[in-house]
Amino acid sequence: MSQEYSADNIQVLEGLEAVRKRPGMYIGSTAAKGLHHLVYEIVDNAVDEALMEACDEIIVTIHKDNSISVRDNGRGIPVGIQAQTGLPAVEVIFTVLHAGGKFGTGGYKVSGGLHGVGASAVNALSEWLVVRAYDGQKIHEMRFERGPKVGDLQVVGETTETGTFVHFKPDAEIFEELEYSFDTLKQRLQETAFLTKGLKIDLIDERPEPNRSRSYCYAGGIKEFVAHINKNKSPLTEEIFYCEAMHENVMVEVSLQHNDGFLENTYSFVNNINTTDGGTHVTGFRSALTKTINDYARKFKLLKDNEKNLSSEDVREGIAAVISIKVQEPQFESQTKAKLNNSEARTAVESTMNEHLAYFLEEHPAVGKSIIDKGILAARAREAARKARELVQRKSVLEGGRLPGKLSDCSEKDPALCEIFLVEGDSAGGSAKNARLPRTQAILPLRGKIMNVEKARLDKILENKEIRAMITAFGTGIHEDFEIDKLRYHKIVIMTDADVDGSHIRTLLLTFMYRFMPDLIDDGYVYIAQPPLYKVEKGKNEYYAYSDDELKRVLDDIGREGLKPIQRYKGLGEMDADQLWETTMDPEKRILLRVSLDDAIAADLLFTQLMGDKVEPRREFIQEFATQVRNLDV
Ligand code: 28G
Repeated sequence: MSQEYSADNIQVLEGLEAVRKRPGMYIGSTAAKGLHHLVYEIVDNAVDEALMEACDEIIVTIHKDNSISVRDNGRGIPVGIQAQTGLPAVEVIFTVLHAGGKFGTGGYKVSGGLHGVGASAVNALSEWLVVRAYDGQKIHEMRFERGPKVGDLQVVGETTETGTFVHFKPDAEIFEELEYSFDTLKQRLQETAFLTKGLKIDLIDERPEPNRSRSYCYAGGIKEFVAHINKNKSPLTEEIFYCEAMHENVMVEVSLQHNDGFLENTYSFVNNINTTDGGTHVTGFRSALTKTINDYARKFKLLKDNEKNLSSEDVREGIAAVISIKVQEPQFESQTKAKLNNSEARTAVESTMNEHLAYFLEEHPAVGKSIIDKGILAARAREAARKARELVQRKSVLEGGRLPGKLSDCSEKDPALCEIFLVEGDSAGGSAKNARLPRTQAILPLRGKIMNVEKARLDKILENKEIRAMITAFGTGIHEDFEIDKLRYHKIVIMTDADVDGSHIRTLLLTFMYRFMPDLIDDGYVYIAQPPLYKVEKGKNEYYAYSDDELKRVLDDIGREGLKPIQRYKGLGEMDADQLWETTMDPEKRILLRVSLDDAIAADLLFTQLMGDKVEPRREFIQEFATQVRNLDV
């Protein structure tokens, strides 16, 4: 190797045993999340090849045994002997853990998942792993088991192709969960394809008969990403803004389009890592957006002289935007890489946007006008919402911060021990009230329909009684005023009927929380109760079944003779207090699903599809709903 070892590229070399001993430290978790993370680590290496413009196709296959293979058509992972180690480069890449340092010097390692530990960590956590390098002449192969190689690098065939193939089976000794989710991989790979213009990514699932597959390739890159985000919404105009520029070693891409909704959907990425808490690049984006739009409005007299400038919030109402930058040495505020700190990123995005957006607006005056008209309405609504919020606050001061009348509160004061059940309907609310543990369980019955927050601005939403009752009961405030520390219950349990109406109400509640109190979901405070679907009685014994499969199992277990008629519960209201307690509320026996929506983009699409104006997508959705709900994991 011609490269020198400088202070810059000092790498902490650790043995792979360290990874097996504490897998969580390296891949975050050994649950489903960590399992999927293995795929992203390998795919990221292939994406790096694509970013070097050395590769334009990646094929990911889920095999019948839940092993994963990834194939790229890049230059092929090097197999030559490394001077430093005397070992083939491919062996070093798969057996030496490069923790906490940069991976080599020269070109920068661009993509990287949350933990960015690379191929060696995947190898350490795999029961077996096979890597093949195609160098245009020969196929070289190397095999590993739980880290160490088994046998040496060998030639296993001839080829005219170049590229790399990696096949691995996650180790059952490490992972609690071994089954790959097609939907999870699909979403992430689609996102990766959006972020890498022109790269084709195929996903093949060989488990079902017939196999299923998806293929993603976007010539327009993040411009098509924005179109995708707005797919089920109504864009203000057809044109989508897109710009791309290199600014002092920072590669900047930004795309945006407004829709007629009220929510902001801005997604930001640094070196393909989703920065969910934003950072300097997002700050640069916001100031450029506000400045450019106000400048344009003044220049073309779309704002009157006596009117104030539009605020940053006003110009972001209903925006769908993607910011993707590549920097040499990203600095993140925290371990989780959620927030970018590099100051040069702000300047790069800001000046690139200032220039290109101003130009775009002059080219497309209709877009400029529609954004400004919308911004003016947003400013008015914001003023109205402020008044409404003040009114709600003043009221609660007048009422001495009184809790909603319908709430049966618990007596315990420590939020960590408290639960609140949001119960559909008064009759179920009554049973729940009789059934509960009054010390730790509070009941809030919700009457009638909850307002659909996708279709209204904050001022209207705050007029809704059911929503106001929830806000007061939770104690947190809402939106910008939200304070998680004031939460009065650490379990918010949605308890609705197991029918279409129940699932509609559940979705309305989740949409409300997701849009206005997202930390509740992020921090894992929201749960869904699981009432049983059936009761089977034989003699003095009672059995509850929570699904059709479980009913079958119960019947097979206990036999079908001497059964009383099987009771199918249509709603919570059909259960008496004792039954409701025993099956759904008793902390010792109940099943609760914790709501987790860690893919914000998928969640956003899901909620607009469900709650938006367009009827077609909603129909499609009804079929997908079941799986989505199962994705809300325990
Ligand atoms: C299929 C699954 C995952 C890969 C390559 C190609 C090269 C490479 C990979 O080099 C050593 C360190 C930094 C340059 C590079 C081939 C240059 C010339 C490569 C993959 C040398 C690693 N020829 N393709 N690694 N680098 N695909 N796919 O892992 O300085 S890894």
